[in-house]
Amino acid sequence: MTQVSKHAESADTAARAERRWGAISVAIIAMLVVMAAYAGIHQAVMPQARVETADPGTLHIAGEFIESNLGSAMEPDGSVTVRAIGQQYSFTPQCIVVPTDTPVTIRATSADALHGFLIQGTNVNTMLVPGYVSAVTTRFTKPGDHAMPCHEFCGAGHEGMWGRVRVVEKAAFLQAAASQRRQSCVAQ
Ligand SMILES: [Cu+2]
Repeated sequence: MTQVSKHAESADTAARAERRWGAISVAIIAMLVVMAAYAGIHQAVMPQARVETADPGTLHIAGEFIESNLGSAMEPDGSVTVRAIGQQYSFTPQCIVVPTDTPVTIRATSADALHGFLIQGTNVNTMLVPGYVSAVTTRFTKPGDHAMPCHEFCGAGHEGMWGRVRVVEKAAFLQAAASQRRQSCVAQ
């Protein structure tokens, strides 16, 4: 083989490899476009099955999030529902009390801007979006206090927006629940 034909052959091999990789790249891009289009259209035509709304303008006047309904409540099935709101720049209740070894559903919303809702040391981490109810179900195993900071920047006072979650023994919670319909640990 002459030097020239050898050179032509390797150029040919390189060109074939380039074309192959070109084709693969185009295929990947086409697949991503199809996936994005499918996800977008699917989401538009089939919205989430459960979207709960709450009018931020009337939270304090009527409905689930009026002040007397906030806090932790026993449900007939033995679970606990916590209702809370976030507003610039605090949570209500400021201290949430929950029992150990019980399914706890937190239902919360925002009265104004977008806030974050995170319970440190647990996997509870959601956003409070004005107009919508965020619901998270969890279970606490050990008594103790957890910090509950707002972790979505919500304005000038954002860094001062903290709450607490106090996990108490189930027996103590049940005892207190017997005399109070809604519990919190504010001012304790
Ligand atoms: Cu906030």
